[in-house]
Amino acid sequence: MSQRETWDLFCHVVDNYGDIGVGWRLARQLAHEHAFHVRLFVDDLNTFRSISPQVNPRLTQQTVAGVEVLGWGRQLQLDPGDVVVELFGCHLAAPFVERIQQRGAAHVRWVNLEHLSAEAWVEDAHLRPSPQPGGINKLFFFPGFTQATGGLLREADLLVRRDAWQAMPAARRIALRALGLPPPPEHAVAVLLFGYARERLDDWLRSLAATAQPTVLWICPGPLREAISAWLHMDLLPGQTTVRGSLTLCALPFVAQERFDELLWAADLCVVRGEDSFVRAQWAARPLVWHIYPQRDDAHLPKLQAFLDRYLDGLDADLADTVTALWNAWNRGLELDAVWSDFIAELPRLRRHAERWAARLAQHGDLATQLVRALRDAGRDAPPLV
Ligand code: TRH
Repeated sequence: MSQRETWDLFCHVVDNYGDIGVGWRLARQLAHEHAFHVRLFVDDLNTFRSISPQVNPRLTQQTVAGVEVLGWGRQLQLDPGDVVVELFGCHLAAPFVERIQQRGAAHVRWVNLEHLSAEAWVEDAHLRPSPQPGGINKLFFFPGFTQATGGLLREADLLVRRDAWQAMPAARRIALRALGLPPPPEHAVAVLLFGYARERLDDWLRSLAATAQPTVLWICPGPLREAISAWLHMDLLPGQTTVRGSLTLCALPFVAQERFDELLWAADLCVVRGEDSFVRAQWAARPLVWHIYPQRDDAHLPKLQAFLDRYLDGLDADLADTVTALWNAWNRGLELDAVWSDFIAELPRLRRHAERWAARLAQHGDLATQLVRALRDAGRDAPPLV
């Protein structure tokens, strides 16, 4: 009788929700679509609970949606599974590493899943092994946007579900009502807002309120909402809506990760951030603004440009300029009014572009399947991949 493979995923939550967001998505996909026994070790179950309310932070061992969820310390008591995946270079406990080494390359495959980047060097680094003490290799696996990378997380039924949802006339109204929010005003541009703190929001909000074009902002919890509350001189609570001229401001609750896609699917424009929401907005096939995770010495700006180079490749120059101007202004904390209205004026063309981009990305294999294939191809005692 064949035994299910056990996959151990390790997630250290550095900050926010992206680390566990990616870990949880990958864990579920490996369990549901590849039928592995998945053990997800997490060092911050409270943050985990924000995106998956079924998680009980007091339990160091529990099964949620077919995935075994374990506290970080449980690695001290357990033997490694058939595959060990470190997310984003997190550090495993020394005794667990020793046990990986004792079991050896014939019994454990070891992977480091890296951050997403559109930079060219990623293709070269993808699937490179890193020799570890004890003669075992750790494989470097890089997500990415091209055939020569590990691809992007995408559940097998995601695009079918998206299309079915978007084809349902009442879907948006129902989703909003479930969150306690009214339907958007007629002809309003609906913007899903999930970004980091930035300067110069006040003039932008003032101009949205003053312009003829109605806008509704669906504002996720976080620093942007705090800044908007300060501008409003009121605490905007989840489910609450307030109007300033042409601008309707709605405060969203933090929703379970399974529901987050619907917010993106419902919007005309998605302002997203980090890694996971950025990828999901691309699968939503909606115009987007990427608020990239800010790094010291502006190390994030070349990464932003690397993505723009790919995303805008082949697009009409005027449209490419419009996107570049808004993304740069958003990320550099510059004035938004003019670049925002130029972008909004082009939403129909940008939507067609977003649909083409999502379709193009979908031609590549999804990340989970590519990871499974890379390990299968590598074999248990195969020589290092280069
Ligand atoms: O939260 P993020 O900023 O996360 C990260 C982290 O900062 C991380 O350390 C860094 O490495 C990475 O960015 C680049 O953004 P991200 O990646 O978009 O993750 C957000 C997750 O939260 C995503 O899985 C969607 C989920 N989410 C919900 O489930 N419900 C919600 O209501 C919202 C707003 C988000």
